[in-house]
Amino acid sequence: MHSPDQRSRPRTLRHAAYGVLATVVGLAAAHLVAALTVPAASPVLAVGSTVIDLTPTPLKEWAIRQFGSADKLVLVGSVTLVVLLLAAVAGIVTARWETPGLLVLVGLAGVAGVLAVLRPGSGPLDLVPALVAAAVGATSLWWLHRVDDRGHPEPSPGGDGPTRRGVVLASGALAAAAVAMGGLGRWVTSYRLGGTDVALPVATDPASSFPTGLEERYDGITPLRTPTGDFYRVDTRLTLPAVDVESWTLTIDGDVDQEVTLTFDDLAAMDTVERDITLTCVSNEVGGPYVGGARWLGVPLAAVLARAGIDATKADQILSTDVDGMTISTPLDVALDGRDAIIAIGMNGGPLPRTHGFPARMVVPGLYGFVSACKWITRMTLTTYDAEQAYWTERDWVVDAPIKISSRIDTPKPLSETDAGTVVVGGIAWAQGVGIDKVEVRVDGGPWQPAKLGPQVNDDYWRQWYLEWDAEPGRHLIASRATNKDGDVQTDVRMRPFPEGSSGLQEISVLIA
Ligand SMILES: Nc1nc2c(c(=O)[nH]1)N[C@H]1C(S)=C(S)[C@@H](COP(=O)(O)O)O[C@H]1N2
Ligand SMILES: [Mo]
Repeated sequence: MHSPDQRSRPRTLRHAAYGVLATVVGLAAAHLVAALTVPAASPVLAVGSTVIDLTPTPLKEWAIRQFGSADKLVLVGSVTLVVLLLAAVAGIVTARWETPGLLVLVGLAGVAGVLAVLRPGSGPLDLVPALVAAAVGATSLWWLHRVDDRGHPEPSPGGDGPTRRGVVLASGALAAAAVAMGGLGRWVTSYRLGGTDVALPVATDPASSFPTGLEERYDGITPLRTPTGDFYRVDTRLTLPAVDVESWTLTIDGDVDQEVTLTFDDLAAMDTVERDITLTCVSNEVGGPYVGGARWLGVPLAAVLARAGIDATKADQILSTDVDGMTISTPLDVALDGRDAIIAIGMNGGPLPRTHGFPARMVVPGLYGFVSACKWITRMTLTTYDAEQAYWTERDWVVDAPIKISSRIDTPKPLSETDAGTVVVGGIAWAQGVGIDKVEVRVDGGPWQPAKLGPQVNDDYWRQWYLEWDAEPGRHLIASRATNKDGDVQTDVRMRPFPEGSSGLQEISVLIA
């Protein structure tokens, strides 16, 4: 004999499962519809992106520190978890009060719909996936409960449990539909993304030949050029934008003589330069991974702006907008002070990958990426900081953010164990715009010893370095510091990335056996 408690537990679980299954079916249908219309309006993505934008800066920094590049996975996972918990509640409620239960699901979808429509650059079409989620989800839940009711019209005390057949068939059919729609959605998305294999021009002004890096001689030192696939990626996006290069354009407007719109072919037909430039993210902690060196192909920013004729007496910022309305600001005077600021269309000999801004992005040596490196760029508006504010400006990051001098120890690894004898301590250092003059290493708080520098690429590029250290057994602390060609030394004053970039020295602990 079951006590009522024991019997109601599996029932509750079953109804919770109905809620979850119905929601998954609804989300899969919505995802498919979104893939066909507006991919970013897929409910989980719409909610996830809004969470990203609303997350306070300290929490965002914490997430980047904790999860690194997996931060987005963790975010989408958390959003999904919360949604499924609420879906389970909807399932349980529906068993008792049908209409209110179904309304919980509709409400969930409604929230996603509202958030999708509120996203920058969205239109009424963005509401469609959420409507589909609501309709399919609620219908599925209603149906599952109908089938379930038929299986066991009355709770039968001591009975042998419900006739499961109908329920199993219905659940199976819905699960199969969810998998099919989800799979189809993925296929449609990858089909719509198409290729990035554009024809690139040969640079009018090519970069000089690239030297062989220290990594060939010393294991563990970061390669002098970062392979495209290993280049760090930082942006606010959950999915990559599907940009069709045929219809893509770049508009220059605002305080200009005349608004100009360029196609990809227009850009590629201009004089192009090839430059080796090291990008750095302001979120990079001292010793962190968000820095990379690549060879960029592009059109000088000044030449692109000259097409429109800029009024520098009025404007003080370039407000760049990407394909979805995300904005990045760049100080106009810095961008035009003669440094190699470019609108890049190529990276390491190929087109820009989607992850790095296909088909075009801005690259400005010496400025952190968040105030310069707008990916998937579609518009540059000449304006003032008073008149308009970019995404991170609204979040209290500084507007003029030069990259700070820094150095990183790549080898040995922190907390690693190495045999006594000659140990190569090595890494990279950067001081974009000025160049690295020297790197020094300190062991156990002793005197600073000069490291040997790797080949010079140019002053906008990082420099590899190494020191052959005569290591004796025991635990040791190793620190590094860089000095630029103006004689400025990397400071030991610790600062967090917010609001203008981290500073301080990296000091690691290693064991010599
Ligand atoms: N459209 C767009 N461009 C963007 C960002 C973004 O979120 N959206 N992130 C910026 C930041 S913070 C950095 S550090 C660089 C990183 O470029 P990468 O991902 O190619 O390394 O891109 C910048 N450009
Ligand atoms: Mo960044």
